[in-house]
Amino acid sequence: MIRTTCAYCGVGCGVVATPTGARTATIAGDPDHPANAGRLCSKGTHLGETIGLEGRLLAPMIGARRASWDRALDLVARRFRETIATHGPNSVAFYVSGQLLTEDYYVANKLMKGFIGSANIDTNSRLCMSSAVAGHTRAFGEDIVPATYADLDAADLIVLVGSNTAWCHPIVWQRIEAARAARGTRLVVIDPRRTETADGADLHLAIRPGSDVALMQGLLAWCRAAGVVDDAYLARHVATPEGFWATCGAGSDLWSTARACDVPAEDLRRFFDLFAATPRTVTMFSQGINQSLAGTDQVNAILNVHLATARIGKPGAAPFSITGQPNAMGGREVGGLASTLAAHMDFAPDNVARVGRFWAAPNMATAPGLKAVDLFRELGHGRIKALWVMATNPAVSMPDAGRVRDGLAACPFVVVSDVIAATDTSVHAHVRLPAAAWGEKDGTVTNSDRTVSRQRAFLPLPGEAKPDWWIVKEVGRRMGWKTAFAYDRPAEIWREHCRLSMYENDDAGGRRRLFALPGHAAIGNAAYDAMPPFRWGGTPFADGRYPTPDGRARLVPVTQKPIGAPLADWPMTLNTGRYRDHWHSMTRTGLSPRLARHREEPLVEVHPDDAAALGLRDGGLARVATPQGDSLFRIRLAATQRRGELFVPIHWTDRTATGGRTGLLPRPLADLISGQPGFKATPARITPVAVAWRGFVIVAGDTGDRPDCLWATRVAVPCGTVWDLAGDGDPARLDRLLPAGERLEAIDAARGSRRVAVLRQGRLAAALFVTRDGTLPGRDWLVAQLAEPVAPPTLLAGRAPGVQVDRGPIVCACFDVGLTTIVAAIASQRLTDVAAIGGALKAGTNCGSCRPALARLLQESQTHVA
Ligand SMILES: Nc1nc2c(c(=O)[nH]1)N[C@H]1C(S)=C(S)[C@@H](COP(=O)(O)OP(=O)(O)OC[C@H]3O[C@@H](n4cnc5c(=O)[nH]c(N)nc54)[C@H](O)[C@@H]3O)O[C@H]1N2
Ligand SMILES: Nc1nc2c(c(=O)[nH]1)N[C@H]1C(S)=C(S)[C@@H](COP(=O)(O)OP(=O)(O)OC[C@H]3O[C@@H](n4cnc5c(=O)[nH]c(N)nc54)[C@H](O)[C@@H]3O)O[C@H]1N2
Ligand code: SF4
Ligand SMILES: [Mo]
Repeated sequence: MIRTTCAYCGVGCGVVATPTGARTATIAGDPDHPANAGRLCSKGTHLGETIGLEGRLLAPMIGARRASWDRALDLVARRFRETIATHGPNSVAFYVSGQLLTEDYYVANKLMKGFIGSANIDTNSRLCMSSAVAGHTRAFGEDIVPATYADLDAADLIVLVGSNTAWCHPIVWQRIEAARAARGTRLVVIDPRRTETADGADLHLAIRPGSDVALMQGLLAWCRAAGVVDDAYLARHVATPEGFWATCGAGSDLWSTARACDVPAEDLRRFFDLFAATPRTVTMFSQGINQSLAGTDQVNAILNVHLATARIGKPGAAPFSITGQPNAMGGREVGGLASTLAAHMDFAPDNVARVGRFWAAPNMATAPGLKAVDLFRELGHGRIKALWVMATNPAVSMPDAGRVRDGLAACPFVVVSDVIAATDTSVHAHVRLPAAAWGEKDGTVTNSDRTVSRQRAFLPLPGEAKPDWWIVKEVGRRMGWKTAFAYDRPAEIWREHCRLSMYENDDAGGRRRLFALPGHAAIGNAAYDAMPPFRWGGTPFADGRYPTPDGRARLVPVTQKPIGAPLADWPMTLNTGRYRDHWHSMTRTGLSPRLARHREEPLVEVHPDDAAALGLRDGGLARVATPQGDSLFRIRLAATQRRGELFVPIHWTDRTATGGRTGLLPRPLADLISGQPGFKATPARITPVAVAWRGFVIVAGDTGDRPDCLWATRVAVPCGTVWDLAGDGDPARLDRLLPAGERLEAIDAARGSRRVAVLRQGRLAAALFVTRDGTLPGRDWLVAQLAEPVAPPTLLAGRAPGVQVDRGPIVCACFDVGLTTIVAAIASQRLTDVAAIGGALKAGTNCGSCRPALARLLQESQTHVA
């Protein structure tokens, strides 16, 4: 039994892993971990399904050839050295990730900024929370998240802004639900979409995208008029720039704000009144705020309200930037962004000198490096000549990803460290380095509320995989810096990181860095191994002191950017984000049959009235286009969308689909202060795409190659793979997808349907069902036949004799309960609450991630009955 931390989101739940075989383990929540007290969401619960070796990169590769570690590392070190010698240190770059451990991250940052002598190391956290970093720094003087999860327990009002918490931070969501049940905490959700997070809220404001500054300025003006601005606190603890209050003067009255945000004035008044009346308020925000061309101003608009009302540094009162990746916070602590240095220092000359002294660095970078969007632009222009990508998939996740791919393809030397052999990024790599995966690696992560936890290995390193810190330090040593990179274990790196956090960090000059890890610099190896979770920083700002030169926070004047009318050629606004059971580019969650089935295909959600006007049919295909590129999606009519707005997921890649390539669509534009791209609002258009036939193929095992047709999306199922298919032209060429074996075939020319099954030794090996206009059977029964020792005679009927109900999309991933089953049970057994559904079907009784969906189904069935 080994205690570790979940591989996925920034909630940072503790996990207890018990190995049960060579590559298997049972996974449970750690009851003693402060982040989750034993609970896990659907993704955490099913981590055990993702630790096999399917798709893993198990040896260093130079081009398509296997190489020894020595050869691969020597090549990387030599090419980097040569590139630097010829073109200077700024011709090389690292692009790293909030999915690295703190120790990995520390070494990569040290190598680039202290030894190579460039700050061209940026991270996918640039796409994730750099606006929060910039906003915190402007307001507080240091990037400090003042809140903790305990504040959620103590709050009387929780405001979620641009956060789909029920899907993206499910255990925090369960904590919010518990507070609502226990003490009647009110919940307001501000999101253009009616998400499952918004469904059960006391109030949902479906604001116009990008109008958050107007909303917060209106709120601040309202608070001022209501007398809840704390003038004494402002006088003592906050610097208010001249003219600040004018920025929320005219134009910030209730009516103007309601117009700017396009919400009913009476709803807005309810929110404002509730906020003004509730001192214990937490405002939690994530990508709806950060991923905007005005992200930093949006963050400061929120911080302004909390500073002005003195709702900070007190229990249950704080602004709360919740982080996405498991170690987004650790990355901030080691300075993994191109714009920060290390240990919460910046590039001010005294900081550069200090870190340089500490590292005994021969080549300290003296200025910030390229931020992700600029970095990949420079790559495209040929000015970055050697790039090392670690633990991220920029060919999928960067905006304008088509251009990013071109840049990767043209770059003279690309190194990719990943756990997976083929990703959309690594197909462009000259050298691929096999990294240790979750469950195999050791180190620390910091979650959203500053809690540092250990990730521990409970599986052996497979093949030749090595931890990321080891790979980086080996390259550092081979580049000539032997003593600076003489680490033998993560504990040594941790100690150095803790020493740096304390280095010359005292009240000299009245200014101290709040990020500090006292008491850890001398931690022994055994104590490091046994280290329980701990939070650094206590309750920041409880004493009203801020880490600025004068000890005061700053109100930052912000104004709402004009939101232009839709463009004639691009009349829609494209919003992008996440699904409940998938993680980013699906390299892990895509392996789990249970997680795969919540949302099987990349959908474009569109309001029914827009769909009617544009000729879009539910379940049909559509092309979503922007000036950057286009991709196909399956249409889902959704009254939860505002008119004029589309929503698509970020999870599908070249490995998993022909469509759903969301990264191709957003503009390569970023917030001018933080450099964070505006992923949530891209001018777009949508057009229906006709298909001549649709169908699916089921294959035992992994099919490897993607079928070559207009629409193909991969779904992991037990014992095999399903591809959903649609296309034009002759479906007969799909036969290539079928393995050799005994063939059964049924052709119905009238309905344009073709059904083929392939048997091997009496077992089902594959099935292909295609129809031009008729119906297709559900797939559940056919998929189940993959596991049967003898294929039944009714294979080509697609079902057992008698009635067969398909479960539909899986709502409860833990007990595999489908939508169709739930809707039928609600009607036939007159179920009226989520607990009753649990009693009847078990759905929602384990991890709880589907409870918001069950509530929505109940609500829909009631409206249906009414
Ligand atoms: N299931 C799952 N969970 C995850 C992840 C995952 O891939 N899958 N990824 C993790 C990571 S790295 C991150 S960063 C987090 C992200 O977590 P979230 O930020 O909760 O997720 P998103 O879906 O990106 O976007 C949040 C919401 O912002 C809304 N929004 C869009 N535009 C606006 C606007 O102008 N104003 C406001 N107020 N809202 C707007 C969107 O409609 C969306 O519902 O999730 C983490 N957790
Ligand atoms: N349109 C749009 N784009 C977005 C967003 C959006 O909302 N909309 N959100 C953005 C955000 S917030 C984020 S965080 C990014 C996420 O985007 P990415 O970081 O590109 O997504 P992942 O799929 O998590 O990529 C992680 C990679 O690291 C590998 N990996 C996993 N563990 C390890 C390890 O221990 N070591 C190494 N070396 N490799 C490992 C995985 O196999 C995978 O290939 O996407 C961003 N892009
Ligand atoms: S909320 Fe879910 S995905 Fe996030 S850390 Fe906890 S178990 Fe993992
Ligand atoms: Mo993120």
